[in-house]
Amino acid sequence: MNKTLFCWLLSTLVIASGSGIWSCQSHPASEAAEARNYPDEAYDFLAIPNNGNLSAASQRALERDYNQGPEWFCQCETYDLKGDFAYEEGVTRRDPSAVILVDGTYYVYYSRTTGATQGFHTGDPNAKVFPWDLTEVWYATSKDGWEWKEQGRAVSRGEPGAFDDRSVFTPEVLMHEGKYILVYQTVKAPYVVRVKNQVGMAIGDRPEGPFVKLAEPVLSPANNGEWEGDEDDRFKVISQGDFDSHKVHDPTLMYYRNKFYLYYKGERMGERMTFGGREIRHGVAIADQLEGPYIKSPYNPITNSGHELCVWPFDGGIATLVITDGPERNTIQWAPDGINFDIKSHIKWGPPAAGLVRSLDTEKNPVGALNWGLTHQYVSYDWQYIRRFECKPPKRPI
Ligand code: AAL
Repeated sequence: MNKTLFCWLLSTLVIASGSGIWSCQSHPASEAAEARNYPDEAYDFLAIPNNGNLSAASQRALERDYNQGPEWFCQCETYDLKGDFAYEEGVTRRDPSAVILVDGTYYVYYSRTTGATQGFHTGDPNAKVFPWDLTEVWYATSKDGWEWKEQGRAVSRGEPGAFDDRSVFTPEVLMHEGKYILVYQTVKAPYVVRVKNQVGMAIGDRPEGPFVKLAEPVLSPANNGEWEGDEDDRFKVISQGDFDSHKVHDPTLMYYRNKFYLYYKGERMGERMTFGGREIRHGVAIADQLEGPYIKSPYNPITNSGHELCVWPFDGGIATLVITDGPERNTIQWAPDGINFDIKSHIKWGPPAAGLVRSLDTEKNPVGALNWGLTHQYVSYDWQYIRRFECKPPKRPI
């Protein structure tokens, strides 16, 4: 019997008998290490003396397997692109989808808009409230991944009154059985601070479209938070509700284990700041059929950090890049079942809104999927443009 269990049993007996003569206190760190019985190699790798004394940091290193190898670690750099993805004053192109390779041509989908952002509460219902307000989904092509040609609109905003009449943005693409499936964020006018954001889907037979929209959103926020008062303030709530009670964002569709896994970012009503920054988490909704219904996993949320979604298949499971917000930001995680993610590496920085190149070999090594892809960069709050990233194995310092 290990000491922790022994002490727990003993304290139960002591409480039950009403006497407290025997003390079972010891250093908690040493106790935890003892309970797990770590191999000598782990102590050696981590430079921790195996002498019964453990600092809190050494305890964490042992508990969290900080001796695991560097194969999940990588370093990412970004580069300017040529053609229509070179920075263009007055046009915002952002949130690139995955890149798909069809008959020797790369395709990418993204949010495109013009006009500066004026912000909320201007009194003008047509004023652009965010850089991603009044956007539509466009697509571009490239032969080499460096020089891109903008081709045109892939998904327009809906007719007035439709759930997507104000903005359609932040698309992702999945190629499946000869279909090209776009999922994207939607907002219905008026675009106020408290507006709920949903996810729409459009399906085409060719990468150029036409894309036919589903009549209803495929995913909506949880309906269980309660705003406080009528002021358009997202921080004033009576109750917050689930992790995704305000917005479902960054939809990313994967075909996995014969089902459709729709990964997404949840934003919560009354969002708080935590010790890792903004309260942002990811979830997944799963469907048997492409068109849905998408049922949110009972295990949601499936991360406690992150921002834009970036997921890829690896070794029978799903890997994900977790960046920007939360205590586990700047980590790469992997779930053997697509749901239960563990940290596999801590990286210095990861590209925002990363669009992965789906034709890359993701099985060769854990981070092969990040070899290159597209990201976006802010020039200012008004203007963003699409760039290339490359993540490579670490270089040793001199
Ligand atoms: C992002 C994404 C979503 C947000 C905004 C546009 O990069 O998380 O798409 O709504 O910012």
